[in-house]
Amino acid sequence: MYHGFTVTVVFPAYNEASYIRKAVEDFLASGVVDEIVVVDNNSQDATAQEASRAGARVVTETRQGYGYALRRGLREATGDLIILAEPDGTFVGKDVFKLLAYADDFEMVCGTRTTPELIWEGANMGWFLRQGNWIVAKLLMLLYNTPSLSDCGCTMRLIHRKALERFQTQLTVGGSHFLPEMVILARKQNLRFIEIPVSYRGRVGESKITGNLKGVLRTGTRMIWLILRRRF
Ligand SMILES: Nc1nc2c(ncn2[C@@H]2O[C@H](COP(=O)(O)OP(=O)(O)OP(=O)(O)O)[C@@H](O)[C@H]2O)c(=O)[nH]1
Ligand SMILES: [Mg+2]
Repeated sequence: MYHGFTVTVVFPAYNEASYIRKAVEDFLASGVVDEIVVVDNNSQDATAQEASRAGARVVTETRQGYGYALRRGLREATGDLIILAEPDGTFVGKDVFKLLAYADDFEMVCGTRTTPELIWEGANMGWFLRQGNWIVAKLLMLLYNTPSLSDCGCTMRLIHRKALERFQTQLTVGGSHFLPEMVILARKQNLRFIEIPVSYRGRVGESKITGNLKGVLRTGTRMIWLILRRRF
């Protein structure tokens, strides 16, 4: 509970057994999180068992994909404030306070991982990935006249449930390019939103999206295509 609002954290999870228990504990340790929803996306390892052992509510999403997992989590979350994050060690539980600090004044608070001072050693945010995230974010800014953005792919973000409900049914993306669609729809609804820096660390366990150049290029291309297609 934070300032009278209940808080839900959503973790999309595909084979994240190696860290998910720690992630759930880390976010619960903030003391303000009322509920953690882990969306198990057909994991073949012990992700679901580990997550529920740590105190999370586990739901199973059978449609495979990052976007499908997050959309399911957004539907399942019962909190007034919903925080999206990842259970792979890249995001830090105490950063919920950074998002919450802005939640009084903004309906959506997006994290950015491209602030050099907050990219920890070992994080998967080298020069190419950082510039790519930044450039696609600038494209979003330019074509949709959004507030300042410097990262198009940061899962960690907060949204007020009431604000989400204004566009939730219009979310369509099931794949790794889900996040820009959320920003575009939020902008079209004139949501008040802001982007703030969050810590970004090295992940535990195997990377599924941006761990190799092919994955980066595939996700980047899909994002750019979505941004252009929705605009013109
Ligand atoms: N790629 C992918 N990720 C999924 C899926 N379902 C759930 N996820 C989760 O979505 C999050 C993002 O995937 P990651 O592999 O961490 O990709 P990333 O964050 O771009 O890059 P790294 O953290 O550096 O590996 C993780 O928490 C995954 O477990 C899916 O079908 N595909
Ligand atoms: Mg990750």
